[in-house]
Amino acid sequence: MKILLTGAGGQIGHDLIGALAARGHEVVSTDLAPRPPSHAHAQAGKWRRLDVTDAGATLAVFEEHKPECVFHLAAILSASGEKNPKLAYDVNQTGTWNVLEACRQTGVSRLVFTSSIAVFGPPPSGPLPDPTPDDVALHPTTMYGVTKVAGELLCAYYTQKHGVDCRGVRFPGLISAAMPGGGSSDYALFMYVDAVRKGGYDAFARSDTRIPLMYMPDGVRALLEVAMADRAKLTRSIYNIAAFSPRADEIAASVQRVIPDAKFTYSPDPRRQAILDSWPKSLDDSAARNDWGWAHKYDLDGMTDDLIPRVRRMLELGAVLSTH
Ligand code: AKB
Repeated sequence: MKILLTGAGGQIGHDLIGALAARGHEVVSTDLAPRPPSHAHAQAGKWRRLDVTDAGATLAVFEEHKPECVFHLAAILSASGEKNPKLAYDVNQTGTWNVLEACRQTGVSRLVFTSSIAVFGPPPSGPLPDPTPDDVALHPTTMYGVTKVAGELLCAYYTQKHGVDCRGVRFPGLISAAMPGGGSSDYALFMYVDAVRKGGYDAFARSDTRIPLMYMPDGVRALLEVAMADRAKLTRSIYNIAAFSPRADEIAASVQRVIPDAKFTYSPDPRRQAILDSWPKSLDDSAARNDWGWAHKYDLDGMTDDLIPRVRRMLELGAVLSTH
């Protein structure tokens, strides 16, 4: 199948490109940036510069490549989006509109949308239920979350009105040995990175911070599975998916199983802590499990054992990673 990715230069694209190529798909990767050196292993397919906020350029790339399926990954994440809400609106909201319109106008039959736990926020009536189901009132506190809610609704609209089959998942904080891009959940990966390179990490989150997290191989598999799921079995367009929900100090303990001398301290950054506190502590993903057989493979310690050697390799290859 011919598949086009937007935002391919980000953390998800880093792993998804290779997974798609390994399954024999023809991949066209697009991003505002040139192919990052960290994607060198994923030379598979073409790379095209694309700014999704430019409707004409988006349509032209779709007309040139005529993809059958699109994975729409381009987004400004929660922490970066609060620093520049206008940019988050333009990329996440206008960009999603432009991508959906390009799908409609060029006859793309399937769009996979990447939503997030950032669609949730504390309702006025009290805290979010724990675990949080798919269907609760959505009260996001960030521009990223606001635009993801709108994106989810646009996906349902384009499915109903225009026959573009849109489906997708609400991702937990994703962790992998690749550069994350301005998320509030990044403290979790930074605990691994700084434990390896500095012997410890001063986290920007409290020790009792608990949000849903997922290891990237499970995240990539979820995208592939929801993309290929039989439409007749889908009872909704966007699904909660879950893996594990550790406290920050439980992540620390998991890292210390492998690096016993690693030291962790906690200096919460009020801005990012408030975002983390507004998100669910855990997710109810029973609809994804029932409809398309979603099941995570990695728990926290399974991720730790696989991730630490990969982080070591990433650092040996000279990755420059700011963990602030
Ligand atoms: C973020 O922290 O903004 C993202 C997310 C949870 O969607 N990683």
